[in-house]
Amino acid sequence: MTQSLTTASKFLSYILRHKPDAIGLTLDPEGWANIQELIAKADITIDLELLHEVVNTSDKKRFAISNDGLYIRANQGHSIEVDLGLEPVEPPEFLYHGTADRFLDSIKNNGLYPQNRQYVHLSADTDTANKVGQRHGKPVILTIHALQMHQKGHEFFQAQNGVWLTKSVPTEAISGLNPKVPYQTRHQS
Ligand code: HQG
Repeated sequence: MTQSLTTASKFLSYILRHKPDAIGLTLDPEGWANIQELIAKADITIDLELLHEVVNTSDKKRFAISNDGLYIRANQGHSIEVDLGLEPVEPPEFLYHGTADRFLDSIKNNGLYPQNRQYVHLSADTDTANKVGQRHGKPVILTIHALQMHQKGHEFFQAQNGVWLTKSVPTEAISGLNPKVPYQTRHQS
């Protein structure tokens, strides 16, 4: 990704997920922003062409444009309250969450919480979880017993870009909280 694409993508993530009021923008209840208004108010150089390029080249399909082409929103990752209109769906048996080892003690005690976001983010594959974990430090991949949670009444949603979302994950539904001590270490006296 070129520098301007990365800058524009980060700008859109920040405005559409976290702080539309930083540029005096208001999102509708479903998280949509008027594209012309966003471009007019943006405090970076961005035009319609660049905006479309960011949307089309986003590796994680972070953004969606409305069918009429007038509005844009983030597909997931919001800290502000938006209603993405997602219907609960049955998850696969296992989903994965990437985190950093320094969070493990707290996760052991409390389970997973969304922190600043609306949902805990989960992925269907471990590669994605690993990349997400690396953003925070030494990555650890947790396995979430998603289907069992679902059977116990937890709701799961899948964002338009495939990311799985749920409100919280109790400790007992998480495997991998006690990464095995390496063989070498175990046999040291
Ligand atoms: C951790 C990115 C201590 C949690 C990614 C995570 C994702 C706890 C951090 C999306 C905890 C929150 C979201 C507890 C959870 N005690 N730590 N009880 N419960 N945590 O960034 O999942 O590239 O808000 O493990 O790809 O890392 O921006 O969430 O490490 O899809 O498009 O608290 O953001 O997408 O961190 O990432 P985040 P996340 P983009």
